[in-house]
Amino acid sequence: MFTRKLLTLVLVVQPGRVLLGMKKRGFGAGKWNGFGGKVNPGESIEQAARRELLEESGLTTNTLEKIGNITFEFVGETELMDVHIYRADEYDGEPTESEEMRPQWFDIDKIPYGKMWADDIFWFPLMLQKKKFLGYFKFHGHDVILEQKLNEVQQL
Ligand code: 6U4
Ligand code: NA
Ligand code: NA
Repeated sequence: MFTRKLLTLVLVVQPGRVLLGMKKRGFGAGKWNGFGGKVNPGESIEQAARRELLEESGLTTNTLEKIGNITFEFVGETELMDVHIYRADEYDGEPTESEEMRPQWFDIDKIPYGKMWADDIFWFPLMLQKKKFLGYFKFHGHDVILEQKLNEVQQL
């Protein structure tokens, strides 16, 4: 049977550009991604999103908007990843490299999809247009998508 693990992912967006971090270690190392991680016991999902954003990028935000929820399945694993995705349009602080992530701004027309998780190219355009979405992606290894569902929704 499947169990689920709660994770967060935050995209900091400014007019014309998005902040991504190069994951330096652990799950997804070598890929550019938003900032996030596991939800700790006793913590709300949004609290976890803020904590991981601060730990990994040095930034805080007042405007965290729920934008998507994607379930990831990895063939051979019984634990599904339930990733709650947020968009932040304002932030405080300066992007700062951490042990886990190296932040860098990317122009919206130069997002490095080739060096990101393979699902990102499908839902980033929705996220950038502030459209909300629900998704499911089944991976073989970390690079091949075997099945996918992605639907825009009015509310999460
Ligand atoms: P520890 O071990 O505590 O440092 P933690 O930082 O809590 O780990 P981590 O880095 O393993 O968690 O979290 C994984 C991050 O990768 C989360 O933000 C979710 C994100 N993620 C996982 N699969 C993804 C995928 N297919 N596409 C994507 N982000 C994904 O865009
Ligand atoms: Na993390
Ligand atoms: Na963590």
